[in-house]
Amino acid sequence: MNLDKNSIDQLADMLEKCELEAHDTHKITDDYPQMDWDDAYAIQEAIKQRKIARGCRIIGLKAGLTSHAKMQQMGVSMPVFGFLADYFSVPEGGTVRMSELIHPKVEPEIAFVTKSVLKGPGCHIGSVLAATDFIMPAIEIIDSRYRDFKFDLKSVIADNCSSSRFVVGGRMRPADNLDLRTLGVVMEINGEVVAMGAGAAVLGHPAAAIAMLANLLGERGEEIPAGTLILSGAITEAVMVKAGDSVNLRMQDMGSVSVRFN
Ligand code: 0L1
Ligand code: MG
Repeated sequence: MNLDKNSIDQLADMLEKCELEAHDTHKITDDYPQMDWDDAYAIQEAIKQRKIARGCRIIGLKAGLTSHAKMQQMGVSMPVFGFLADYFSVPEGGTVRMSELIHPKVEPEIAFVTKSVLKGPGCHIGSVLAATDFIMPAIEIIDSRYRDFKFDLKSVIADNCSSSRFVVGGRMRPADNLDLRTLGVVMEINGEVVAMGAGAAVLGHPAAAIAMLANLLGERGEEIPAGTLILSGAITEAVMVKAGDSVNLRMQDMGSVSVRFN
């Protein structure tokens, strides 16, 4: 690590204020070019601990930048991982207040819920499917705290991978009798199709993103507990939304999930 605890705490404080007060900033590596990967995850962890100290529950995890479409869109080359706090969860069919966010975008994702512990190293698609209780359709609402979504990988990790809200719904399905690679998704805004794709867009198989996450946590001696909700990453590019928009995601054999913005 290259940053001292004081700098990590200050950056966590600044980024979390941006999130909570809905204002943007420039990417933090502009001021701290020496930041390394451990520093980036340490800042994210400090943000998580601040939320826990205020009484928030951490209810899940997410993988981000898992599809070639997203990596290309953002000009980066590897996935990133973050956490989900309780207040990120929006009820199915619910409303997201634009005034609480900076410049939200929506992403179609497959959510996994685990039934047993997943611990790396050595996790693979098979171990993830064996540990999965069920999957369901999810819309992730991302909201980078960086101006115009301009960042590098370390800055985005520190910013909890742009996490802000998510909604899950539709039909829960066991993962073992579905081919997640060919599972089709269609996302509409105000009734118009804005994105479509299939599960294989996420690292060839969405469970591969969960395996990578378990292996990364394993390197730090951490595990994914049973009962964890995990967003496995966007199947398509993220799409910008505005007040008044209504977003609907249809997922093959799993019904649909929707959310509105006001
Ligand atoms: O969930 C995601 O793929 C977001 C990762 C962070 C990058 C971004 O804001 O698009
Ligand atoms: Mg995402």
